[in-house]
Amino acid sequence: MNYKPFTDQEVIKYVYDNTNIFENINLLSCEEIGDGNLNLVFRIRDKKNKKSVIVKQALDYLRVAGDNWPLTRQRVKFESECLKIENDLTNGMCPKIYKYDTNMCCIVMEDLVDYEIMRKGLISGKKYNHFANNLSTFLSEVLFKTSDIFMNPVEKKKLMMNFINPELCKITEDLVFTDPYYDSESNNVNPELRDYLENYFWKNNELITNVEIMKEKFMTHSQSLIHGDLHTGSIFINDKDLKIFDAEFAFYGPSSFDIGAVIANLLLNYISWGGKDVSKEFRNDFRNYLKNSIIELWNLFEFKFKKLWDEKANKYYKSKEFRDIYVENLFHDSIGFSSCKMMRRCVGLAHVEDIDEIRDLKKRANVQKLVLKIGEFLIINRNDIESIEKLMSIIEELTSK
Ligand code: SR1
Ligand code: MG
Repeated sequence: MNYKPFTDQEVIKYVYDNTNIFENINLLSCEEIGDGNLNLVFRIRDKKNKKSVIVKQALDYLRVAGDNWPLTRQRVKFESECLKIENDLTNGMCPKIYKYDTNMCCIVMEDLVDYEIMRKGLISGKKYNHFANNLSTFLSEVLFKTSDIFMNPVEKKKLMMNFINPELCKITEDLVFTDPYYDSESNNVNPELRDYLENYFWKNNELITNVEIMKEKFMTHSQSLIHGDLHTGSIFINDKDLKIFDAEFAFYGPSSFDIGAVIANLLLNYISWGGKDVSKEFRNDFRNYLKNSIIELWNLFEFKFKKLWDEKANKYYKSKEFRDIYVENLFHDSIGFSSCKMMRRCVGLAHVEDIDEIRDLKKRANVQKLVLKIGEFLIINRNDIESIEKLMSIIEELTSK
């Protein structure tokens, strides 16, 4: 079969013919469950025994922007290879890949039926107490074990060659680091925010200079194999554990980009409660949970990463002083990337539901303005924030005004 986007019937037949997962094609049903940004995502289910799989197929354009934004469909290769590596390094913290097809540009993978998307859970006020422990394991294992500190330098460069992902990186360079900082056609601007953008935000040279510093780091610092889009919509979670998915943006980039992305999305949720109709007690309690999760996430990450370094660094890296400088740089850069990832979600093309579910545009603009002010403060002052506790006390202070 030559590549074409699957219909429901075609994807059922494809899975039946190309895997050994299902026994009777007549019992299979299919629904398309993609979030609409980039790909087709199908759930194929056996009605009788409830067995199911996910098929993710790349389209050759950016779905959210329509067919006038062409995009390589080979991106599923990056996703499937990255998930396999991350699974190996973390003892199964990603969905299992059953099949990857270069011709149909699709991946058949495990359906995580007992999990929910973390963003949805957080929006409904759900707490996950294991989150910081599990995610810090994922981040420290993957970011350390794909870096030059652990890998043989020749092997690392060979692996890097498999993860040159120019088109997906270009999306991030545009949508995270460039377009939100001028009146770009691609932006998705709340009319109630426009005045602030035109008269302040887009004219703020100090802010834009700092964003460009982070953009250049994103484009040049080939530190580790990073997920590249690690927001709370890329995390499946339940009360016991979590799984990371949606790794099509994977490439060799700055480790702090993944750490910053997670923190950004927790902070967006934190700030969003200011625009919602909930009691003060609930808001304070949930923000407290998020604050503690962010503090614990960084502290556990730092502890585990340094432990890996002490036990497993290769012969080329022996200095304890350099270890501490490396981790300190990760911390400050994580704050820098975090602020870029927060600001893009209020001005750029792709927003987050945490904030956009605030229907009243004036209320939403107030929340967005606060995100932009916090983002501006953090990116400008990132190198002077000495600890994660200090970061969270700044956030508490800026959101309590
Ligand atoms: C048009 S794609 C928009 C965004 O969705 C993905 O999750 C990435 O964050 C990308 O920037
Ligand atoms: Mg995605």
